Amino acid sequence: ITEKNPTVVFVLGGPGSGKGTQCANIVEHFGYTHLSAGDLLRAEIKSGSENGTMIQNMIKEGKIVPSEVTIKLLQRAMQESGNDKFLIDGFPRNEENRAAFENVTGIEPAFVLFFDCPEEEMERRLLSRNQGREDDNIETIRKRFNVFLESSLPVINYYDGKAKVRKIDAARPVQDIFETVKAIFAPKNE
Ligand code: UP5
Ligand code: MG
Repeated sequence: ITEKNPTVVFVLGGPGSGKGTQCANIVEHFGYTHLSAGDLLRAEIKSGSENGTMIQNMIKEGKIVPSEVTIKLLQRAMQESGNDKFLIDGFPRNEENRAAFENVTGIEPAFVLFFDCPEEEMERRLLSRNQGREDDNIETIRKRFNVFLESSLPVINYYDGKAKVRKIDAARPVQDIFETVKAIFAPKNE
């Protein structure tokens, strides 16, 4: 039996830092499958699943959905993709997410992209997104910022301790950021 050993890159950064936008570009150029944990959870709400109401309430409050729910959705999406290279966007969001994913899947990320952006800029972006997301109101945005600082930054620091974090200045135009991102993914000359 051969163990499949997929390549996983975690794509992290505060709410509105541009994770989804940059992932779309990476997919086009480097053949990864983009899995946004938030998108998977929102799809689960729409599907009318038994967890839907619980997920919807947590997202409205900017809270982190229990790991087992999110990990199941990620695992299913990985299996269904047929690919072996994944951008996991917006997960893990806390230490428990991180440890549970590692324990359940046995996967460690190749590296972690960290889109670093000031709150004022992220707030501007979220308030002008206008895609009908129930969490894009100033009250929920403030809660999302707090959860990011308290729970998600420690995960980034954990991976930084393992020299896995590629920190990117995300307060620039989309194309400039992508130039930096490309240099990280491009095969290096030996
Ligand atoms: N934009 C993007 N880049 C720009 C740039 N360089 N300059 C100017 N504008 C830029 O971008 C946001 C907006 O900014 C867009 O309008 C874009 O055009 C513009 P986007 O690429 O969407 O940023 P992103 O970082 O993906 O923002 P998002 O709001 O998706 O981040 P969140 O982390 O808040 O949302 P996510 O969907 O990951 O999670 C939502 C909620 O789900 C969480 O709060 C939580 O409740 C729940 N959740 C879990 O519980 N567990 C999980 O594992 C994941 C989510
Ligand atoms: Mg997103």
